[in-house]
Amino acid sequence: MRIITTVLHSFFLVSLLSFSVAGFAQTVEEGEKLFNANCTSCHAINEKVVGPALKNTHTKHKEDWYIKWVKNSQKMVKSGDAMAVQLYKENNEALMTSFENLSDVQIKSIIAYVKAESEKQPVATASVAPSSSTDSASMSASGENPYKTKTNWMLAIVAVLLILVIGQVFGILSRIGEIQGRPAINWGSINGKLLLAFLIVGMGAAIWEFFIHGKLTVNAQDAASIHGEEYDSMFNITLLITGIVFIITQILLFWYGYRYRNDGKRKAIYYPDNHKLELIWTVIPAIVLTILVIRGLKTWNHIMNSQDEKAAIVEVYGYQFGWNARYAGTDNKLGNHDFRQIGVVNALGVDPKDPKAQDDVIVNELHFPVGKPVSLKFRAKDVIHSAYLPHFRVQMNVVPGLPTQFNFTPTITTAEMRNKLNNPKFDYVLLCNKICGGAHYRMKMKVVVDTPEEYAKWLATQPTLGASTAPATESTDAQASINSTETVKTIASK
Ligand code: HEC
Ligand SMILES: [Cu+2]
Repeated sequence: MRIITTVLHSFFLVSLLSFSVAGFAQTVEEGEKLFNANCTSCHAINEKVVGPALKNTHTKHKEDWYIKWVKNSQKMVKSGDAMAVQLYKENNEALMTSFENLSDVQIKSIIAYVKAESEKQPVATASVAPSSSTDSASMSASGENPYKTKTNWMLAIVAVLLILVIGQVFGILSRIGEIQGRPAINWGSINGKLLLAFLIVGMGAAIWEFFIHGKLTVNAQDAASIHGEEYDSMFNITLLITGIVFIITQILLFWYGYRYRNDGKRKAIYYPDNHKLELIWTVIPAIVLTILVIRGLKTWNHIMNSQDEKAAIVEVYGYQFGWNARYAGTDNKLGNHDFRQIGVVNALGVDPKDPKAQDDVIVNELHFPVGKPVSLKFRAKDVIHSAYLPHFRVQMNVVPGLPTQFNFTPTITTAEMRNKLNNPKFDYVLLCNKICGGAHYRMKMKVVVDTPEEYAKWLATQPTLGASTAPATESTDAQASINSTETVKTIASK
């Protein structure tokens, strides 16, 4: 009885708490959602995670500054904003993700949420106080719900008791069996029936997953690259053969377990070996596997050795937690890099004096021209990442100090794919496929496949490194020169 009252009591308190939270202005709620979706990977209100604790940052910074910072803190650091540079230095030059996609209003909601959370203690007491329960007062004072931890302990105790009770029941049953002179439960028979149930449920679930959820995967869509078609055909043939074998062997395995279950009378026959049978089940899989492996090796060699002299060279640079890309420019040669050069302005550590670097272009969005080969060169700043472009069937480890690459040719433009999928919001993506740290899942970059004309146009509007670094030393406002296409043109014409 006491247990039930305590459960009810904690339910009551939890719902009370949610009501008092619902009393806040709507922007706080919105802000909480946005904060949870975008910021919790690196921030908490009261403690340092990847970034600093955000408690009272709403009073520390002006609203405009806050908005600008969240939208693009790296830009602010580069432009030399004193506060931004100081924060960046204080946090070991860790980069915060840019949130250009958040609107001013959305960021204001986040600020409202940070404010509400920072002022939480007094607010919580005030809104819960009318219930005038001593429990709720102590609860908000400690900042934690003691009933929640109590409930967890209770659940653990109930689980232990349940296990003890089940053990007791079986103990009694086996005693009864001993007294009666035959087992009270025929475990052999129960296991046999369970095997059949497992076959039906498991096979049904596997088939359901394959046909229903399988459709949702990127692999169910046509590959958007030349080698991707070859890869898909290899994958599908392997899947078909292993799939058929899977279904036959699983049915045999579980059906026999059920059909010949122990009914208390049956005796196993002694059947030591059968050479003919063993020959069959060794030779056939050996032949099939050899065919699959040879096919796989051929496909692998074909994909990995496809070098094209004319391929556009693009460097993909992974860091915790994001990507940059560098285009080799008109000379199609990347400028040298050196990790010692990595700093506030030079995030990729490109050697600014290298002539090959002058026409390089650093971007936060990958563009490829359709039908033209590209050669991706991968580089990592900190830990091992894995560059994954699922629609193109491209994946390669990105390892600090170890250059890797992948050559491929995209075949479907973003616009064509949007039509094909009937999804006007579709975008190709570059993801990280290696669990590389707390905010690993945020490592995502937009990828656009353009027509060659669109691509040339886009590339021409991107400032080159020579344009963005050289004048920066003369002018005090580096950011202005980075954004100014005017400067790019004058440099380009020199
Ligand atoms: C990838 C990790 C990451 C994510 C995601 C992130 N931040 Fe940050 N944030 C940082 C780091 C690191 C710093 C410290 C400054 C620096 O090194 O750039 C920081 C600093 C800040 C600061 C300044 C703190 C101070 O002490 O003045 C604010 C404000 C801030 N972030 C807000 C946000 C908001 C709002 C979001 C979500 C929209 C967010 N951040 C998402 C990593 C992140
Ligand atoms: Cu990663």
